[in-house]
Amino acid sequence: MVVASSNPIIKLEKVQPVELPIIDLSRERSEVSKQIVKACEEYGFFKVINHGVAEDIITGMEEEALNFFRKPPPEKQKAGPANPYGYGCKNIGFNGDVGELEYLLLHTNPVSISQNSISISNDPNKFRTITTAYIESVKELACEILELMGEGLCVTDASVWSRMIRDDDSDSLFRLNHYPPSDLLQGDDDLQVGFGEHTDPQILTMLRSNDVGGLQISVHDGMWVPVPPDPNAFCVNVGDVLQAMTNGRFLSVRHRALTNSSRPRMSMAYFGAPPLHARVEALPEMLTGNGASLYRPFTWAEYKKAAYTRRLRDSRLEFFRAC
Ligand code: GA4
Repeated sequence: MVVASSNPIIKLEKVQPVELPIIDLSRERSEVSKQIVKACEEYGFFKVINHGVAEDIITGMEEEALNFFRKPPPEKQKAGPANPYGYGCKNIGFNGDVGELEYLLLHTNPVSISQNSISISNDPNKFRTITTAYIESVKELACEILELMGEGLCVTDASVWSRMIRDDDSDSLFRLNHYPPSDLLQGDDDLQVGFGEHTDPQILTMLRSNDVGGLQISVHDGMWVPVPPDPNAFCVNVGDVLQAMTNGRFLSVRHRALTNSSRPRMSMAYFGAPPLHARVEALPEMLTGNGASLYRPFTWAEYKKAAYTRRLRDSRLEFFRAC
């Protein structure tokens, strides 16, 4: 029986895919930092290659994720609900958002990972070891990129953002998303929204996907543009906190993920966040001539609470605009 879905089928529009700026981290440092700043100002998204995250760590993490998603539904439910962390299917957040996906949402705190591992894997120690190694490695990459941003922007304290996500109390998250092909779709041109449009609330997101497309970003004129998959690269995007701390110079861009009719998409996202008590405000160097800040200062706890009381597609940062 085919159950009617409230999630409409979208016909693939013939738009030219966007080739995101490619940042080669093996190039000269000051050159790389300038390229990153330009990408964050123009797209809010870029790809990094020669990123230094070991291939066996990436494939190991992917295998663990697939082992979990292959389990029968009642087994997976034992790791849920994702309230706040664990397995989720279709429901996103707490305010009625739904999508065509299943996922594991984890806090990156080692104690939290250990606890979740027990219900996720038949070999919890293996899951914990691989997940911790992946997170550590991707966190280091995120820190390197954040320091390059600081240098490129010529801010006095170029480690301001890397310190936040290196902090033991950092509220960073890790998400494994699985978008199974949808039976309701008839051909390659039929797509459904897997994860609805949103901006990421944190500082920086590091996304790795298999070779199945689905990611789209909303470019300046509001048009949705597909980003071709690239398993050799990490796709990096600016979050709301970075937009606020650069006083709007870096863009936290809307994006979404679509589900197709034939091939499962899997993505792994690390969301680098400050500690809950951290104060988020524009850096002095980012203020305009008259010293004005676009957003009022807030703590990450305050912002997170506001995010979870609203819908996925809401423009969260708008509620923090300075009068
Ligand atoms: C979007 C980015 C991350 O996936 C996430 C999401 C979170 C969730 O799925 O629980 C949120 C969403 C995300 C933004 C607004 C709130 C919170 C669902 C939702 C409706 C884990 C995150 O940090 O914010």
